Amino acid sequence: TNGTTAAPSDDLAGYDEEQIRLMDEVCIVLDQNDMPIGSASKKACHLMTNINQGLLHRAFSAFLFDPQTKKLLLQQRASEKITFPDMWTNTCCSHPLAHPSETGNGDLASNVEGAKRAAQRKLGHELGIQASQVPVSAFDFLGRIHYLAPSDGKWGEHEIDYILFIEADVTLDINKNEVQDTRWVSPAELRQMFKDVESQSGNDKALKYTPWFRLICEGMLFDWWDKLIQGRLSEVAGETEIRRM
Ligand code: DMA
Ligand code: MN
Repeated sequence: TNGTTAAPSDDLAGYDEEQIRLMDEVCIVLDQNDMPIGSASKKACHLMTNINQGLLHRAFSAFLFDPQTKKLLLQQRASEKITFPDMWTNTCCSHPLAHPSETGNGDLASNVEGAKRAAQRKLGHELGIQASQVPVSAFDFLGRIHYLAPSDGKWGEHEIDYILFIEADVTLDINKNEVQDTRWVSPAELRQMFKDVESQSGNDKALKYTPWFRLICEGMLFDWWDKLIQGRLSEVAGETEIRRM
């Protein structure tokens, strides 16, 4: 029998060094209405033991589209990721940090500005996209979802997630510690990818998708994408109500 009590640091034993280091980032802790009530490490925010006690933090999900083809850039998360490794997902996700430039001052417009700055920062970190190719002013804020999703028992997500769209011509320089593959897809191709998964359930090799990407796809993505293709995104952008999913 094991008579010792695990020290908190044991939670990260065996993971990739760089991903362990990133667990020291400081996330914005929220109440149910997206009001900041404090801050906590990325590690603390993603432990299911804390999530099960209600710990909630702010995140963003960026969806980047090619301006000519209107295809969406997907990424497959690296095997090194501590949460949701190897899964396919939207272009880039992460967390606005508990820092004045990314937290905002409590009103939605300034929170959104902070989320856009965080998105620009992480498009650079994960995909090597230059900030000048994704100016903060080029992002559209669609709305927010509140969701909870376990990853593997120990780790999970519980977030209010700001959904951002951007059309941009980009040059990729992939950070392999974050991303193992990318793919540009049309709406029909993405629908087919999901159909393929359903028909292959039970097959270990079937593509796996992150829970938040699935929720956004099942909810609003295809309607919003259609509006983007029609040049009418402003008709659906800027939702103020938080969608509980
Ligand atoms: C966290 O994404 C944000 C969402 C919306 C799930 P992530 O796990 O990719 O964050 P990071 O890139 O900071 O590890
Ligand atoms: Mn998170």
